[in-house]
Amino acid sequence: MKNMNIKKILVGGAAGALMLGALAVPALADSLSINFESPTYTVGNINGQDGWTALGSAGSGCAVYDEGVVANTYGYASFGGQSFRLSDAVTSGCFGDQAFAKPLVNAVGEVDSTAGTFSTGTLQRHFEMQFDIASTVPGAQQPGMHTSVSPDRGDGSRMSYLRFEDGTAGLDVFFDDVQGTTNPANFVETQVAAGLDRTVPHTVKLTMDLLDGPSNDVVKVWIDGTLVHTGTSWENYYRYDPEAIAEQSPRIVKTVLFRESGAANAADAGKGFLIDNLSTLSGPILVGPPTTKDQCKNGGWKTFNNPTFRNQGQCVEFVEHQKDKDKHDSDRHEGNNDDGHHDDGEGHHSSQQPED
Ligand SMILES: [Ca+2]
Ligand SMILES: [Ca+2]
Repeated sequence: MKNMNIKKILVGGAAGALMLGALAVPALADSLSINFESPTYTVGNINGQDGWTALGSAGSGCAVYDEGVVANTYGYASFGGQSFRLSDAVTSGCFGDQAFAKPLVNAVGEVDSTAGTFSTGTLQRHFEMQFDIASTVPGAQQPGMHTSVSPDRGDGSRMSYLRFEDGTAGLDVFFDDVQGTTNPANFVETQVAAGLDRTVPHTVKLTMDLLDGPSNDVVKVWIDGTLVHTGTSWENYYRYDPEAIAEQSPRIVKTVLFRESGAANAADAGKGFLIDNLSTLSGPILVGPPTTKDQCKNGGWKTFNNPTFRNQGQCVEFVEHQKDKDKHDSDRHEGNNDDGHHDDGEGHHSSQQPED
């Protein structure tokens, strides 16, 4: 009888999550949650901790970057006792010696993706990364402070790109993708957030669907829960740009690269940005959620994995509940796709990868 009760509670919990529209993790998904807490992580260099590599800051790379696990003395409650900190006090043009998160076992890629020296596991088509970012100096701008964060296989083979800058009005976020099939590659930069409040952490999520064939990958960026941009990956850079001739193919993704390049700002030493509550996921491309009851009928409910349903009735119930919810949220708009603020040309239609 005890087991029966437990089962009931679990079923109730799953149904509850479904009603709230929470994302169900699809079968076969591989995921990691990294909060930099003790005892898994200790304060100091992150190289070698829990599968991370950061050869430069460990002293065996191009430069000794200013990064590592720090005690949370910054007052961000959601960051717990420890976070990962990095600054642009030291930068370089190198890749493989910068900070790479603990990798997923099952990489994400398409039929043409190459793994280099890395293991692929069970190749998946959908990647997600999410993390919180905050300033170590919430009360003031750190002029010039910047870092880039990229889905990567582990050696600087970036398949997408976000850059965070400490701007005059708060944190600015930029996204770069490769559009078209030109040679050299057409890197296009889009500002996806401007002037984010420097006194609170911000949650950043990026998803990638890597579809077989060129010019079709789908990359989406969310800031604080709002979808701010939909673009594509860097697959066509690796497919068509002679700079990638040694390995002319898109790359698998299984980790996150935190990189400091471009102009160094010595004043940011010991400061910069904090990263926390990092999660990564690889799995099947998400199907759903259903938006009409008809999509649930004639076995349609079985085709969804975001979320999954046990039967048609549960699928229909979900659609009805979502409609009520959408009515409630109808004031909210889609987000800021404006790239008009960033007009200095840096990264726009560049033939090279972004410098910082
Ligand atoms: Ca933490
Ligand atoms: Ca593709």
